[in-house]
Amino acid sequence: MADRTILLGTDWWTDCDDIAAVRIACRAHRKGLWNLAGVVIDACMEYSAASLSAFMTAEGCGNIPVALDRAGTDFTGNLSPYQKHLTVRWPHRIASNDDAEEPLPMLRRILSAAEDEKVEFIEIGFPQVWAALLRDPEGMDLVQRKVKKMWMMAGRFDENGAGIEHNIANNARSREAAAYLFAHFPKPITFLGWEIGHDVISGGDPDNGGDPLVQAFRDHGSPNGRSSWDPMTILLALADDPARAGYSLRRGHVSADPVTGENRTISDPDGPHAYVVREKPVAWYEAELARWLK
Ligand SMILES: [Ca+2]
Repeated sequence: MADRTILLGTDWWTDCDDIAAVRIACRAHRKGLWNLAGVVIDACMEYSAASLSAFMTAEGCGNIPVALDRAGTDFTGNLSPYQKHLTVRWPHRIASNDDAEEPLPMLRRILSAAEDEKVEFIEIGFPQVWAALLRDPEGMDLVQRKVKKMWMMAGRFDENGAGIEHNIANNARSREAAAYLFAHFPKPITFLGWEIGHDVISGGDPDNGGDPLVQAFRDHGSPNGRSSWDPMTILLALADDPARAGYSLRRGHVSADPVTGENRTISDPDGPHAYVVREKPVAWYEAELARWLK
């Protein structure tokens, strides 16, 4: 059994780079590099749970628990048909959103069963479920004991560690949750910001129409690939060594403004937070991603 236990949060929703991220997370699980113990969907549309189940089944990970924040219907974005098409073409254990678990009971159960300091959170969507876990006394106790660190695709850091980015700033709930999470999460957080992934393009083999990832990217209107924020966050977490993943770190204290959603960073070499800075050319990251996605 792998020594690392991963809980992944995703806004499995309008964008398609979450699909590339889930593929890498599942393939790393199947290689025994980590134990993907559960996935939380933090933005809810009609086919969210069923389409994630269909994709994870196609990746050989259909039995991994999936939870859904049923209240996560209030984010803004452009609808894409990829979710419904996944459920039409691929079998899925979870038939509908009603069959997905509630996030907090699932997280408490998996954390309770885990060894101390072995669990890592990865978030590639909105942060409200993690903030709710910290506001829950049992949840906070479990995070203190069981969790080692968190990896997040969130924020923008190219203006001296400050900026405004979708996963934090989308609406009042994401802004308030990010502010609470950054202020109260009791373990280190490593951020991958908007500026890291926007010009790094990844996807499947565009000629492989039988691949559910390729179909979903086509449905999204990205047949030749998409910005790589989410799959780069998975590869950063998987390497567990920023230098090996092609980055240097800037340490400090990251905060989010609960009203505007702006993130800011106060530099501190001993701070609990860090954001990554690219140290390789774009083509280097694209080659790493292609190795996992094709
Ligand atoms: Ca995402």
